[in-house]
Amino acid sequence: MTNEQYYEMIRPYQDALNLLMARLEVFNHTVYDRSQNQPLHNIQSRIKGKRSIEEKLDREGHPPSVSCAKDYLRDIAGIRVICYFVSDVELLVKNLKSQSDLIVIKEKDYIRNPKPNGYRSYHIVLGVSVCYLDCREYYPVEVQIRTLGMDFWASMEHRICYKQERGDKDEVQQILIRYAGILGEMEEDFEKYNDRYIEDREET
Ligand code: 0O2
Repeated sequence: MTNEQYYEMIRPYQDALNLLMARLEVFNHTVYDRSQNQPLHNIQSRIKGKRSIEEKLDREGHPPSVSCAKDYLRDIAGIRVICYFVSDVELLVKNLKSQSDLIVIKEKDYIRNPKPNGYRSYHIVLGVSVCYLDCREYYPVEVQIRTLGMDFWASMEHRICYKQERGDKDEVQQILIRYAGILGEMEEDFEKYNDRYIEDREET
């Protein structure tokens, strides 16, 4: 894949990403009434780099061509949404799935079903419709939705363990599983206190 081919290929993915980012911003400032805080802590986005695309295709046994990238990769455009609470994640997922012009291509709920290593996150690949002068096409955008605690854990795990060979891997994995549990408990408590505060405020 030449640089020119790469930049040509990613253009509609960038358009799809921008459209979805705008939806998420709207969701963030309209979902709760003004007296409540916004549900999303932050939103990050990226277009997969040329080398990263080629390496992933190679790992999966495909030639590093534009057509293989389009056919086999669903994460060329990626968004990561960091929420405060699990209920915010659920609300956002429900909202995205209810939008009639978005197609759910693939969905993995690692919050209800955490990975054995402790990883928790909600992954959804959405087909976003991009309209041009003479055509309209759907492009996949991978959205990872997680809480602050899940993001902290996943970022650390990615840094010290994910896809790494290391002599003390068993020890590190045990520690990661333990901290995933602790973070989950912390989040449940924080959410409980937040709900209690909102209920008290609504009663007064
Ligand atoms: P990287 O280094 O982040 O780019 P896919 O690869 O998406 O086509 P699959 O199997 O459906 O295939 O992927 P899944 O399980 O939905 O995971 C996709 C992405 O989620 C990964 O991308 C990671 O970013 C993240 N992820 C999944 N499992 C873990 C985990 O155990 N720990 C951490 N820290 N992140 C995880 P990549 O391309 O594998 O990696």
